[in-house]
Amino acid sequence: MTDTVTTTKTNLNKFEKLKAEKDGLAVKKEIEKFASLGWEAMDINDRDHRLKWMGVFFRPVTPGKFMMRMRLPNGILSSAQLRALATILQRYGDDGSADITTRQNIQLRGIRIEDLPDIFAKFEAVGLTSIQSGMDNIRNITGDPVAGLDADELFDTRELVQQIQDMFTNQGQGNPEFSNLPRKFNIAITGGRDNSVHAEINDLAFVPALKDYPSSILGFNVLVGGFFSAKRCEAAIPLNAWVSPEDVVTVCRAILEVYRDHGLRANRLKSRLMWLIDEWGIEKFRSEVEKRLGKTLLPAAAKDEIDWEKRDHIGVYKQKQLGLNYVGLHIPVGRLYAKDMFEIANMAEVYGSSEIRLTVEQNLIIPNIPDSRLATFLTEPLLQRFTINPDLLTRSLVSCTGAQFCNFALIETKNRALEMVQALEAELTLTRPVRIHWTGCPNSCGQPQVADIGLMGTKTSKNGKAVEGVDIYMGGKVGKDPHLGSRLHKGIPCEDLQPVLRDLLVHHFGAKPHN
Ligand code: SRM
Ligand code: SF4
Repeated sequence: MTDTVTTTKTNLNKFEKLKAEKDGLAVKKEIEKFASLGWEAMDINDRDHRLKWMGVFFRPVTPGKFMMRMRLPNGILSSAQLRALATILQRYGDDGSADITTRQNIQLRGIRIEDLPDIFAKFEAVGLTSIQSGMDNIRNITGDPVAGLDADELFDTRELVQQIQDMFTNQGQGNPEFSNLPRKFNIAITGGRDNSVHAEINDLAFVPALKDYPSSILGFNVLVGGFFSAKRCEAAIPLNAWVSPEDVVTVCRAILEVYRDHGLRANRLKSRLMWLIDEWGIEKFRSEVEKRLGKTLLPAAAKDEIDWEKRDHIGVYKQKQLGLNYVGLHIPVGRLYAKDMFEIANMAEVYGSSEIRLTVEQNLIIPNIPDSRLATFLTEPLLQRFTINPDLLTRSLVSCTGAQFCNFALIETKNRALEMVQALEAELTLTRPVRIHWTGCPNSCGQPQVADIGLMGTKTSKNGKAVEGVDIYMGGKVGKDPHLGSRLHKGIPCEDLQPVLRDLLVHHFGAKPHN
């Protein structure tokens, strides 16, 4: 690291001190010890913070029952991997569940510390890793969910996403070069024409773009600095750089190095990449990246190639491979149980190619189903619950974890979100999907700013009593020409929300009341 980090050490925040005392990745060697000590006897900083470098999250809401966050590059996993995750959850009975996350990923719940050695052995056996998935690390890298299947795709993102993950995790073993960033860091690569991964809300995003000179070559325009936080939300801005696919990993590394060595570390509320870009200006940031690269960056292509509205991939779709189909199943608010995961793994094997894919809308795709097997696949009983044809509000519903497991939450989200759309669907006729996103607090894990209607948990009051409420966001636009929504209403008590949403749906989204 350069001097910048050293010279600012005097005014380091609590987490910087914690990392300086002992790198988060150091706990990798101590898993056996923690397992025999138990969660109550462990060092509290190892338990509550450093274990997150292994993807293990202490949950103050359910002490002793940890959450584990995986890494699933491009949101792809095999049936053997899904089955391994189900086997891990199975032993926890009612405490065990999984969530598909807003970063095409899976989180496991109910995990006991004494089982960690066995769990990591199970991961290793099927090629899974949860390394560096929390705290000041790079999050799961998102890529096009139908990469390699979509006849209209511009670029198959799978290999690049894997290469980037391998670079900063040392092939999933842990990489101390990138285990002490100033803050979390999000990366996305979009390959389809519809920006299926919300490129604009990532710290670093690669968006397909054609460079005309000397001949027409497909590469990527680079966006930087997108992020949501309780304090500030920003869409990513152009770096004014076009990179060829061969250069994506090195450019990514250079940007990570600049952020690691120069990112602001004094105030955690001002540590995401955009704050450094603000301080330096984009020109200086770009030239520091060039210094790390040891060459100049080409200017951005005049336009990117995102020209479609965003797809949700739910339903049956023809693949570019003749005679094959992918089927997107709707998973209500992303929640799965061991039994479901076993069944999905079996279905992917029996009907598909043993592959399963996840979307940032917390849904699931089974690809490579031959035409000849499709009709039988569609009669599988699991498709009654995980349907290919959900009602139009349910279809686009996204929700963060909320109060059931998250101690930042100001409100319960997932169950409430489902009940609310079902109640609204019972009183309205919709003509098109409306994307409703719930998030339990201003951290915005449920991305309310990209939604048609975004609901952010807050505390409010009604008749002099403190009650759970939401701030309402509107105007989020995804896909081509995306932009973030903004707050329209503040502090609506959850118990009064249904008529407010009904009016918004009627007046802004063409919904018709049943009577
Ligand atoms: Fe998040 C912290 C859950 C996507 C912004 N997020 C948390 C923690 C770890 C807080 C905690 O320790 O309890 C939550 C874990 C709760 C739990 O038990 O599940 C949590 N975030 C999630 C997930 C699971 C929401 C979901 O239900 O899908 C998502 C996991 C993604 C993954 O697989 O890695 C998740 N979080 C996001 C996103 C969306 C995205 O990446 O597109 C954001 C906004 C985008 C961004 O980060 O720029 C997001 N999470 C945050 C923040 C605010 C970051 C900041 O700079 O201030 C926090 C708080 C923090 O980091 O201090 C946070
Ligand atoms: Fe927890 Fe808040 Fe993130 Fe929801 S938005 S998962 S409540 S931190």
